[in-house]
Amino acid sequence: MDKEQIREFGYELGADAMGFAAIEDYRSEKSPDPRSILPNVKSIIVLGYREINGAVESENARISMASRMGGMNLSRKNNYLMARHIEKHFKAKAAPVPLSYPLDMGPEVMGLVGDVSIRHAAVAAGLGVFGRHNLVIHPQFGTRIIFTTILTELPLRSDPSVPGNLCNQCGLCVEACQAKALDEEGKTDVMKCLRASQPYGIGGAIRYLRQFIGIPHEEQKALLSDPILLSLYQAQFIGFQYTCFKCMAVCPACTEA
Ligand code: B12
Ligand code: SF4
Ligand code: SF4
Repeated sequence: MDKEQIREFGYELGADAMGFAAIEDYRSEKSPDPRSILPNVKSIIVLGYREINGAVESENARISMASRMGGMNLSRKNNYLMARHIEKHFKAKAAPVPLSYPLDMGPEVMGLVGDVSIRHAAVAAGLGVFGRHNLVIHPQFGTRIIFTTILTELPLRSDPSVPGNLCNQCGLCVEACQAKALDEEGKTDVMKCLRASQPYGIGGAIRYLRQFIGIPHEEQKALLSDPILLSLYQAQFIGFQYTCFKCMAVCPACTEA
């Protein structure tokens, strides 16, 4: 009953997929214990937002990213509204967990481990299964879906898992990854992916600064009009940005028009 009311509210807000996982069914070895976020957490609510096909497939990654930013804005607001809804109507505490940032940038994880592993939460909430690209494939939207979660003290039963395997092992994701980050099955080489897909993130800034320091003054002046600096500048007000969406775009599994 509670689940159906919450599901309806989520769809009204604009989510494309909704699922629930009892906290015992969420297992992600490398992620923090969810009780460190919400001590009496009983369940996880997962909301999914489909990517825009024309944007994710575009060779112009600025368009793919602009569309992602729309999804991120919508999901951020909805996560907050959903948490308010749970607290107001069900008198149970709720903690909204972001789509990505902010992340723990401490030395042990350096922004590579989220407070909740949203992929593992989505799988536990019956919203999909892992594919060869280590992303979650949804039965209707394929890989073209992003998720957010809300931890809550409200006890909710897990939705049924997606049966079977949605990945047909075609290998298109592995071939399309120019960074070769997916060569080893069951593991994404995060540093290779990061370098290729976020060239204007902190790694890019450090590479630029390293190049800048220690070169003669005249060369430094030339580096000030380097397009990389302009892109790093742009990243400061856009926020983090991906320049690669290939593993999402090429996956043929369950892709709806
Ligand atoms: C940090 C991060 C990254 C880092 C590191 C990724 C990584 N491997 O952990 C980098 C920058 C490389 C990255 C890249 C991308 N990311 Co990212 N990322 C995250 C973030 C913020 C945290 C991930 C995390 O906690 N990882 C650490 C832990 C969980 O990983 P782990 O325990 O080692 O688990 C791994 C393995 O155990 C394996 N695994 C576990 N069980 C099983 C079972 C099977 C059968 C298989 C095959 C594998 C497998 O899968 C995990 C991933 O390698 C999440 C959001 C979130 N809070 O969860 C988004 C998230 C995972 N990213 C996402 C996306 C879409 C991307 C990109 C496509 C970039 C883009 N353009 O959007 C690429 C895809 C890279 C890829 N193919 O793996 C989506 C995935 C959506 C989906 N449909 O699955 C998420 C969930 C964001 C969101 N809120 O929707 N990401
Ligand atoms: S986002 Fe790009 S670089 Fe990263 S794994 Fe996917 S295809 Fe490879
Ligand atoms: S592109 Fe092919 S191999 Fe890769 S996840 Fe999708 S279906 Fe599986």
